[in-house]
Amino acid sequence: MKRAFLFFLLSVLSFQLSSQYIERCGYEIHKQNRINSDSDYSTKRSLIEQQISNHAVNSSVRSSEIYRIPVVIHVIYNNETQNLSDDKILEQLDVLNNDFGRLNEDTINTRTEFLPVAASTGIEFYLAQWDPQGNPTSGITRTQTNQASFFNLQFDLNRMKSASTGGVDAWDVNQYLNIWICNLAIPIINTPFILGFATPPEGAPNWPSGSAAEEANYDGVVLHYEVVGENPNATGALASVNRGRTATHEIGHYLGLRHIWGDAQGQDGCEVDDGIEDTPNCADAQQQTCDFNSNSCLDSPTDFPDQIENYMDYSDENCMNMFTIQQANAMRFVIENFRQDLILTNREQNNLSNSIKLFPNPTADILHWQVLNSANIVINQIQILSVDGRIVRIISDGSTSINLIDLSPGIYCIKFHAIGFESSLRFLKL
Ligand SMILES: [Ca+2]
Ligand SMILES: [Ca+2]
Ligand SMILES: [Zn+2]
Repeated sequence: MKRAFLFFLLSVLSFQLSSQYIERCGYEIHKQNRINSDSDYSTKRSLIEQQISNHAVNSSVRSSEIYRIPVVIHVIYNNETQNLSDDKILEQLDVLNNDFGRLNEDTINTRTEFLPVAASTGIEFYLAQWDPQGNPTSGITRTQTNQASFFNLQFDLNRMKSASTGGVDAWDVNQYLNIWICNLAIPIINTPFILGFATPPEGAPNWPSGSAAEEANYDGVVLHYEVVGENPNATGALASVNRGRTATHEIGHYLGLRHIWGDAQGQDGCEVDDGIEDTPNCADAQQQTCDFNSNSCLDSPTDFPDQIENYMDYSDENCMNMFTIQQANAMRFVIENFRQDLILTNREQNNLSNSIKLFPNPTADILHWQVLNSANIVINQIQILSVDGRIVRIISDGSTSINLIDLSPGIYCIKFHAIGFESSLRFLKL
């Protein structure tokens, strides 16, 4: 088994040495480790993929709530070039929010046949404003390391995640998306051995057991420093990965998505899919190209070309521009079921409750509300719920005076929704 893995590594390395090939994502290395140690790997995958696929299909009506994920960026540098600027990191956050929100300028390049399934995910990312101790933070940590590169022949993918091995310890992985940025270059040839990698959530139904982080504190995303943000001047192998979309792809994995070709290995690629209905089946990864003629599997009843626009392929980043509706549903399913603390323990959301004033309270008829000290908040929907959780009123017209004359006396919950957050208050109707 060890020999098979060694052969795999050598083939990856020789491929890198012999061409412009670049290993896009550490998934292959991780998966090969799994296959070597678990003979049931393929069977397990096909059984559990069904569950998430069922969920994605059945979730056509999904909550419209925006899920905002607090991010901490750990910049680990050995020299100043690797010590990326705050601006570079903000640029990466913009790329993520554009791609996940389908606000990217290149949506115009999505082919007509895929427009009906191209989706905003309703997921946003922001730099954490509070550290785990509750102190204000920029959401960026900077650590100088004595490690020239975190590439190593043992392919230990976690050394940047621990202070004891030249990296930096995670912030509470349940409350923050940790992104470590460091050098992953192979010495001498000076090409990254992978551009990035991510850990899927523990227990996600479409991943085999053992796919998640080996230790809880290793959960998160790692990026090679040269693929962070927009890099229009990148050359050689990095020219096809110059749009900051390694992060988009890896966070897709972190939120449970598989590669659109389903990671077939030693099988007919068309017999293995990603568990997502609206990504057409395809046999293998694109190789950093933009081949719009690629059509590797016959679909029925309608045959589609390979969806090379999808962020979960290995296409040239310049022709990636979409997630699908069911990928969005699958990621939201993962947030709701496996990573719920990312959104539930959001301190900024809790603080917002103090930003809205209700008056008079109690009231017999008119209830007024007012946003206090946060001029940028635009409330786009208000819901009034009974104490047993039934929605009794929805107000979407921005009115700041609500007539409650027809409500039965009692205690009610009033929820204010704005882009990126919601806040709940209570009032008493007399
Ligand atoms: Ca599919
Ligand atoms: Ca096809
Ligand atoms: Zn990947």
